Amino acid sequence: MASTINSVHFLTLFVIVTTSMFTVTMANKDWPSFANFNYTDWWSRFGNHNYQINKTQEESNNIIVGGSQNWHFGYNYSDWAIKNGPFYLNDTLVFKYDAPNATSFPHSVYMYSSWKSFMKCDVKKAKMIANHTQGVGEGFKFVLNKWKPYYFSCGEKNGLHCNIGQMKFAIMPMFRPFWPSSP
Ligand SMILES: *[C@@H]1O[C@H](CO)[C@@H](O)[C@H](O)[C@H]1NC(C)=O
Ligand SMILES: *[C@@H]1O[C@H](CO)[C@@H](O)[C@H](O)[C@H]1NC(C)=O
Ligand SMILES: *[C@@H]1O[C@H](CO)[C@@H](O)[C@H](O)[C@H]1NC(C)=O
Ligand SMILES: *[C@@H]1O[C@H](CO)[C@@H](O)[C@H](O)[C@H]1NC(C)=O
Ligand SMILES: *[C@@H]1O[C@H](CO)[C@@H](O)[C@H](O)[C@H]1NC(C)=O
Ligand SMILES: *[C@@H]1O[C@H](CO)[C@@H](O)[C@H](O)[C@H]1NC(C)=O
Ligand SMILES: [Cu+2]
Repeated sequence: MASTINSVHFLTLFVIVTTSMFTVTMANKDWPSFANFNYTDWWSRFGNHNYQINKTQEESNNIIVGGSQNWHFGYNYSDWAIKNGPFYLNDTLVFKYDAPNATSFPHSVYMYSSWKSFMKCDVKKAKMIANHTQGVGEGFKFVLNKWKPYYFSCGEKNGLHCNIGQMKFAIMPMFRPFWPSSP
């Protein structure tokens, strides 16, 4: 039963990610007309990570979660994930957040193994992958090295940062599209 639910959501997520990919593609104003279709140009529209065509580069992208917003209370990270996707296998997520001080609250990064506990922000069923201080400086790095859905949230205040604070998002990394050789 649980696995049925999970696979249904797995598919849903996949569709969302795929759809958003095409939304990004279609939203581009200068969508090429089919008469002078340029495949190189077309493929370059996948993702918006400014990939360089670099066959020797095995290392993957570092993606700062939230972009210039970093990892803080009250920013819509689900929205961020949709707008900045798709993400690819071996991409590295970087969570950046300051250490707590007298005037600021701590943050952390938790990972859920199930969609259900992620949806409920059931932090007790999640695993802490970064504590209060690991987001400092260069940030906490996490490599998306498996082809599976990933569910992240902040773990603070028993789910409050996850629920009300919107510090939660899901990602299904994709295989990199075939890349035609550069002209
Ligand atoms: C196709 O697009 C690429 C990248 O924008 C460009 O470098 C190339 O010259 C284009 N090829 C043709 C035939 O227009
Ligand atoms: C390709 O990647 C390699 C290894 O990271 C790097 O040394 C090289 O400068 C890159 N080339 C280009 C054109 O970006
Ligand atoms: C956050 O963004 C998602 C996806 O765009 C949207 O569905 C959701 O309503 C937003 N949440 C809030 C509280 O605005
Ligand atoms: C991801 O990185 C691992 C370890 O470097 C490598 O074995 C694997 O082939 C990579 N996967 C992809 C899809 O690039
Ligand atoms: C506490 O942290 C916040 C957020 O990182 C920062 O803006 C503020 O200057 C810090 N305050 C002190 C007293 O260090
Ligand atoms: C957080 O984790 C780092 C690295 O594992 C460790 O050095 C540090 O003591 C931890 N900090 C707290 C507050 O637990
Ligand atoms: Cu938080």
